[in-house]
Amino acid sequence: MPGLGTSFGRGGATNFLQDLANSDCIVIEGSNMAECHPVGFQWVSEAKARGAKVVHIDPRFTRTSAIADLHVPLRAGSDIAFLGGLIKYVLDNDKYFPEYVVAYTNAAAILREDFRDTEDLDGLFSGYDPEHKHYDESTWEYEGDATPAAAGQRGPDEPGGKPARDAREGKQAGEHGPDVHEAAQHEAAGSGGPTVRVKPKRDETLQHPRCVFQVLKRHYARYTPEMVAQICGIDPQAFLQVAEWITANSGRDRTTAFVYSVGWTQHSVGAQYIRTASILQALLGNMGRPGGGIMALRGHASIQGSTDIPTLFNLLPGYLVMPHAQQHMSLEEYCAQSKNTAGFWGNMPSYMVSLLKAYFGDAATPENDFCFDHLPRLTGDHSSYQSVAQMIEGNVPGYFLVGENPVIGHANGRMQRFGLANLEWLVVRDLQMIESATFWKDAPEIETGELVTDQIATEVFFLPAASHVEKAGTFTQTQRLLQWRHKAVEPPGDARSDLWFYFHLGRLLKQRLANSTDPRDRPILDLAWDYPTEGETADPSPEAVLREINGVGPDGKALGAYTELKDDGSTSCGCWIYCGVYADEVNQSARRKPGRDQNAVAPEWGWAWPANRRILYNRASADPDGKPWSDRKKYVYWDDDAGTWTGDDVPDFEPEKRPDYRPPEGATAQAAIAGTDPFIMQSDGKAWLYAPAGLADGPMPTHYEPAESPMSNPLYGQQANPGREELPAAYNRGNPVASEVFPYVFTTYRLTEHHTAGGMSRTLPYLAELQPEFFVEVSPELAAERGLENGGWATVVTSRSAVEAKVLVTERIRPLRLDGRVIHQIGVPYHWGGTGISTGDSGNDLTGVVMDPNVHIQESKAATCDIRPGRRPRGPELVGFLEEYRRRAGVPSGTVPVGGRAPLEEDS
Ligand SMILES: Nc1nc2c(c(=O)[nH]1)N[C@H]1C(S)=C(S)[C@@H](COP(=O)(O)OP(=O)(O)OC[C@H]3O[C@@H](n4cnc5c(=O)[nH]c(N)nc54)[C@H](O)[C@@H]3O)O[C@H]1N2
Ligand SMILES: Nc1nc2c(c(=O)[nH]1)N[C@H]1C(S)=C(S)[C@@H](COP(=O)(O)OP(=O)(O)OC[C@H]3O[C@@H](n4cnc5c(=O)[nH]c(N)nc54)[C@H](O)[C@@H]3O)O[C@H]1N2
Ligand SMILES: [Mo]
Repeated sequence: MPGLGTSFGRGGATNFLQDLANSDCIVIEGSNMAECHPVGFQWVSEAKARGAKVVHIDPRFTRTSAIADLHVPLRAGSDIAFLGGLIKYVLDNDKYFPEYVVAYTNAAAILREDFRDTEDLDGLFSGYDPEHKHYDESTWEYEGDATPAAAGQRGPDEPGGKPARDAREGKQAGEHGPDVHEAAQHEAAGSGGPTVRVKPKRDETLQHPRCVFQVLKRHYARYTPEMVAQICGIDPQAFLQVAEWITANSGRDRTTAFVYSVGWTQHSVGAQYIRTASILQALLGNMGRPGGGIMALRGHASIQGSTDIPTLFNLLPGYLVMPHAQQHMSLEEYCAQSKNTAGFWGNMPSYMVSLLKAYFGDAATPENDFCFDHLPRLTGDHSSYQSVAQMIEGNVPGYFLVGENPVIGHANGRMQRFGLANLEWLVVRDLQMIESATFWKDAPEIETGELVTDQIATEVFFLPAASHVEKAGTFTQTQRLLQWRHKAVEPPGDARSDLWFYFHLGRLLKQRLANSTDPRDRPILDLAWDYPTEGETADPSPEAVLREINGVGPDGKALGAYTELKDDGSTSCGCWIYCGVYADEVNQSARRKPGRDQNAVAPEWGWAWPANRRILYNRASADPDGKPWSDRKKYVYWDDDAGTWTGDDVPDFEPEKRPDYRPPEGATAQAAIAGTDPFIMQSDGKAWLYAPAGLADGPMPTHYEPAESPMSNPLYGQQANPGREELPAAYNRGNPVASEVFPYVFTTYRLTEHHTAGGMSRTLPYLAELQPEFFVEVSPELAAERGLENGGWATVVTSRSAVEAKVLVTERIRPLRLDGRVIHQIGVPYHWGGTGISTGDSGNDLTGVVMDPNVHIQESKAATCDIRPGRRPRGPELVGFLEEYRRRAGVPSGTVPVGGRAPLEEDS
């Protein structure tokens, strides 16, 4: 989550769910929290019972809206305009928290003279390279003296960083997407913000025309309530109501919280949505304080865990960047990133060496760089959608799908199926025989003739997986909390845990290669792979794995904290941010002390990273002198008599660093962070209102239209995010802007009764019965305009495909009036597919792949379509029907050769 990472230094939710009860105002925007996070929502209800205002900002009226004090229906894809308007309101009306802003944010930092804003360049920042569609960030930096950290920039943007630049410019053969630069960089701020190489000049009066505060004012000057209304399609009074509530409920004595989830992330400017909320919350002084913060609601049970110990191609555990082919030839070069860096990221070599010791054990020695050369190197963007495009071209032989059903769950289902049909082999481990395992016989493209079963060469291995109740282990949930699950029942038949699978796969590989002298087999042979196993099925012990993740010291005992890690090979640790979860040889994640037996923070329930802190940056809950901002919002503060920080939570600060500590000249790592700097993972210790580094698409969020939009951008000539990633190909056509053929906006979402791609809910009679059919939500006005009948059939069409669904006519979706015209939105749940008890067309056959350049997430929350009454054409007729639509809309042909092997095309 680089939106949060670049703003505050860590990519996780900043507060904990129970703390929402302490909020005086809660803004839920980009999330249907009551339906998708119902357990956490009890704390919103609790806050409301205590008198808090609750606002829900969402294109649709949902069960969350029903409980809110105010629901603001806005146009999908317009949140930056809305939030930018709030920033302007706060700045214009002096509603920010002045002491907090001056001391704890980078408002006072002065920018370089050659920086140009989107207001100057009609929607572009300075440094844009139109040919490669990316930014050179150098003009975004602060004005000031270069720090020695210039030699150790955490990323490829070095002055004289020749290798990186070569890699960026020379795209790999067959690679049409973003280059190594973007691929390697922008997710890396999960724990530790990007490094700035300049110590900024500051103007604490905030008057200097080039200080961040003034730059921000100018940047949002045109985001007036009227402009917001025109872009978002909302009532200006509703906007002003939200502005009044959040400002009245922020300051010394009160706090406001923001809550979002995938309604914000699945956009071509997704990271910047989160940045906008970050700026607002920093200006209002709501970060690091009880009842404040930004609650990033994460999805699946362990989605937070799967970025901490990542399933992402460009990260290693604990947000260490994956080494880069040209840049990181040696461990020394890799570690140079952190040299002379301020903040805890300055200790990165200890985290990396300890990780290598966990991976390679005794084989990792100082002489061989701790086996650093065994790690794979990044050569380009190997993210999910790029990989599928490569599969279609026949460049990827094999694929593992472990707990993922991409032909339904990922954007552009037809593209996904073409990808799977062009592999040599595919392993699917799942609880159910999902569509991604059976595509070769029942894909919709078999009916259209685009795929032919006999010609699909993919060999599919389906392996039954044990479910979460059939195995033990931890989940890391939305508030960074690791909670241990005990096994409830044995898995049935041949079903095994994923841990079992990977352990035995590795064991067998090691066995097969035992006599190999081929250097390329060394990494596998050198792996430390000695987990104790249990029971008849020889299941590896999940406690042993957790203990390895926690790390051990030279005495072989479990470490207590990441501050104990060393870069000399004497410690090992599988994920430095998780260090402490096995402190004192106790599985801390299994703690279950009831809330009533401890303080309100309940630190003895489970274990949260980092260091069991529940509110991040909590030093900011005290003023610069270390005193609580107010009695009502007292949390962590300096106890001068004891000479330590104290409070209900673990201080997110060095416990004995005095508020009046000032770093001596030349200090590095945490010693360079002053006693007044709460954002200890940032290289300047501040919350970033302006991000001088770390984001691919700009230092400040700017309203761009979604890639598919019914209108042109009212603010700038630049229509959509100039840095967005596209995959131009016949199977991934986009609808033109303001197209009369595709006049409606649609958004995709979840239903309480189903789960994601449906493998776990369409297969269950109880759930399938509650929501038995694929449907779409339309307003009565749109139903009248298009002749749609409640309960009847409709066909929804995009340049990718057409799907049929039952029509639900409802006032929950309102037509939006903006700039003298009416825009209709359509709601499309994405849970259906061809197998299971309840079947139907898949919403993701409609969505295309256009991505945010920071995180490669698809824009599945805002796109355009047509809708018409009746069922869709079947078989080959569907292909002709779509081709005719594309022809009318002026879109190039979308037909593909039988088998789906269409190449990527050069960017137009
Ligand atoms: N019952 C149930 N619970 C779930 C899941 C499930 O499938 N079923 N899935 C889990 C997972 S994996 C996740 S990631 C979470 C997701 O949790 P949510 O993000 O809450 O889920 P969604 O329904 O996808 O989308 C949230 C809301 O965003 C709105 N929205 C769409 N576009 C925009 C926009 O541009 N701006 C704004 N402000 N709002 C917009 C939609 O109308 C929708 O109400 O839920 C988790 N919980
Ligand atoms: N249009 C649109 N598309 C979306 C979204 C959206 O809002 N709109 N949301 C996106 C989001 S946030 C998400 S998270 C994805 C989800 O998309 P997917 O991850 O593709 O979908 P799921 O159905 O959650 O797939 C999980 C599979 O894992 C299996 N499973 C469960 N437990 C285990 C286990 O322990 N081991 C193994 N091996 N398998 C297991 C389940 O049976 C299920 O089939 O969809 C994304 N796609
Ligand atoms: Mo998700």
